[in-house]
Amino acid sequence: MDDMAGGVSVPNDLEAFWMPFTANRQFKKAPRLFVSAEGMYYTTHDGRQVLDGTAGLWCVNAGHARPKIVEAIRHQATVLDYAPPFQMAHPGGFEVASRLAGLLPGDLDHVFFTNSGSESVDTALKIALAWQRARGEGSRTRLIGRERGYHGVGFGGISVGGMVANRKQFGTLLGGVDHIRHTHDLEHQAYSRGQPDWGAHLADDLERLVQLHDASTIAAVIVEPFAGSAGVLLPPKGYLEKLRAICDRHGILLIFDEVITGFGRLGRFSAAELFGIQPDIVTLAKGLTNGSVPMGAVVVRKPIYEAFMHGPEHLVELFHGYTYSAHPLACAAALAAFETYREDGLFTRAAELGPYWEDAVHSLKGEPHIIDLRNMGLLAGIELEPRPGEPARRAFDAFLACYEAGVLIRTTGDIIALTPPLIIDKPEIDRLIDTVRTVLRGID
Ligand code: PXG
Repeated sequence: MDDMAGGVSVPNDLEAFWMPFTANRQFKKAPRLFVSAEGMYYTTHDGRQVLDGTAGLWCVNAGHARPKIVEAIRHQATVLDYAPPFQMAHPGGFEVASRLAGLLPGDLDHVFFTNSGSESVDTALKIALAWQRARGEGSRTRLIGRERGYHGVGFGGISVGGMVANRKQFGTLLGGVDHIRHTHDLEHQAYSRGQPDWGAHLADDLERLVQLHDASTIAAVIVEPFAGSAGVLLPPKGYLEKLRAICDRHGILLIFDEVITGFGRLGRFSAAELFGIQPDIVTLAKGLTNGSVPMGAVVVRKPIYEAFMHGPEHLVELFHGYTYSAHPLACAAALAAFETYREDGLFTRAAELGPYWEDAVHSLKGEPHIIDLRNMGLLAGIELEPRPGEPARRAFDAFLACYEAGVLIRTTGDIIALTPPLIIDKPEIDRLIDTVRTVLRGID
């Protein structure tokens, strides 16, 4: 790989980089490198155009290299490259926080900045524990997650998360964590369009844990409004409402991990808004800067913030933060991303394109290997029957074949997830779906 391809030099040694969530040996034998991107397309190191069916990793919601975002980052780097976020600040952080407070429902109006979804999750869990203590409920130390949940890769996130592969290599994780059962059930839900009708009662599993542990030991429950990384598992109708009611009944905080569901994926700014449910804490990242600069945020309801604002005013109220919280470049990128989203109407575009997308996705019914299709907003899960004795192999083969055919998809286990930038048009939807169709017909 020491040649020049398309005028772009490529690295000649792939060994040193231990790649994240990647089959390193397979990759390094047949590398797939992107060297540039614009709009809906990546360009590969060998000069091919690849249609982005995954918005990068669920983050580039407005498409790649949007001029306002590019210019804002460039400009910010020349004006203020860095400012310490502890006991100092710069204007950008306050502006982004105010915008987020305005975009999220109800009194979700105080924002703590991080640099990723994983950090947002760990921050949210820490705030939940500290808040219970601040209000005199210090016995509430237990955190509840959900099977098949994904909340990033920090120790907090993998502890409340419920994806076996992400947990099993890492010892005993956080103590005092339990999980409600997941909501996926093909027998009752296969080929649902939008939210499945069946499964609201699965929220009652939280009541079971309350009976087991007692509410006085439980600080918070964290769920993704729909489970993304586990393969697009959509919430049954009425399920999230039930979770909210059970949390209210027992003084348990409800945390929505909106790292994927935020920023228009479902046709509204947030899942909280779409479903009309008021979580106590929301975690964000990814689309916050359109994926351009790492940034995450945790947004809490006003009473949570206020519970910390006691005691001598010169003392730090929450002993938590990151060197790069509210980084100037990230703030500039976020403000420009908000503007781009607004100009293009992208928070509602998934709702407008939704019916076309839904029909396109479900047109795959009956194609080889498919055992379920599910969709909402601009996302889809295509579940394949695993090859006997070779879990995840069939979907991985589909991923490689799609890439060869010029389309980027994402797979988890034997599930394909499609989550294109929200600027996708109808011919591109057709191309994405038709490529998957052709590929599935061509693999074992
Ligand atoms: N919460 C949720 C709901 C996520 O989806 C994170 C937290 C962690 O974010 P960071 O920025 O720390 O990676 C995520 C991340 C996939 C995939 O293909 C999804 C994520 C990351 C990598 C791959 O499903 N989501």
